[in-house]
Amino acid sequence: MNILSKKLPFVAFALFLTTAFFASDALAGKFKKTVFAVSGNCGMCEMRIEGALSEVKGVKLADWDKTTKKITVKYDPSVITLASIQQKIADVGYDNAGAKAKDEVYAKLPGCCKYERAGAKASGCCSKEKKASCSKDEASCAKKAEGKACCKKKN
Ligand SMILES: [Cu+2]
Repeated sequence: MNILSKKLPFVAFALFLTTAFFASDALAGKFKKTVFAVSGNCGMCEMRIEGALSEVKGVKLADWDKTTKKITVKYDPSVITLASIQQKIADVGYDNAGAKAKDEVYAKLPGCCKYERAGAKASGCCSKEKKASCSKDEASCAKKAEGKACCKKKN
């Protein structure tokens, strides 16, 4: 009896460790980690992007990096799809690898958060009068329409 009571805490501890180990192992298998591109500029963008996923069922982690413009997401594929995660980010205004934000949502972003949109340049100065000679891409547009004030690259 004396021996058993001495050993019991160790047995219990070993059992706890084993359970914890298997539990975390099962958990790690359940969640999928993925990294994809999300446009954005600043810390406010980060809050909005990560915030879009903060209360979402099946999403364990969302971490956007404003330098790499990439988000790391850990999610449970049996609860939520990657496509719906990407749509949720687009819903708060941010274009990403899987979904594009609606123009009106993008337009409501604060000025500092209006990131460069791949498709948006066509609606800028280049599309008005220089449609034929300017491409959608601002850099090549400026090159082709050199001297035209409207198509000069912004700084
Ligand atoms: Cu921002």
